[in-house]
Amino acid sequence: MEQTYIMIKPDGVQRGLIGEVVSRIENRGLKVAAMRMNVMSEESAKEHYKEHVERPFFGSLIEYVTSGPSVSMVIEGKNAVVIMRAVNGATNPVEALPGTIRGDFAVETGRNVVHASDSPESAQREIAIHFKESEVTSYSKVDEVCLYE
Ligand code: IDP
Ligand code: MG
Repeated sequence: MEQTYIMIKPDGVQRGLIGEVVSRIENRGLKVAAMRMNVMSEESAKEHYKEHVERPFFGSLIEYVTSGPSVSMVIEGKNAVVIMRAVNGATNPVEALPGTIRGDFAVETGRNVVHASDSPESAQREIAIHFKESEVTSYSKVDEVCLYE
């Protein structure tokens, strides 16, 4: 099973969207393997977004994701990476389709509610930043016999 790293960013937490986001993930048929709320450290945030270090928005991005509590999750399932990128919608909410999290709950790129890893390799890198191995559970769920052929 594939894993992906999901974050409900501080704006999502402040706007009371934790339940909504987790519901969408569970309803889709993906499994929560790890979940934690904390204020992300600046060090973790900079490591997480290091590909964007040269971009003009890097400073404000780090400030934003460390500005308050966020929810970190490891989400598991077949094709979890691609599915979660689709569940979240386009980076810029203006382009995000209705029915996606960003298309339903966001208006601006700098406040786009959620993060999802963009490849299985990024997912493993990001999971290692935010979770210890012992914090990621491994279990089978009863609905898997219905979800997978
Ligand atoms: P992603 O979150 O869909 O993977 P990325 O291009 O990797 O999008 O950008 C990471 C995050 O950086 C975005 O989700 C958004 O919060 C922020 N970001 C990206 N581009 C801009 C911008 O032009 N202005 C402000 N923030 C941005
Ligand atoms: Mg990205």
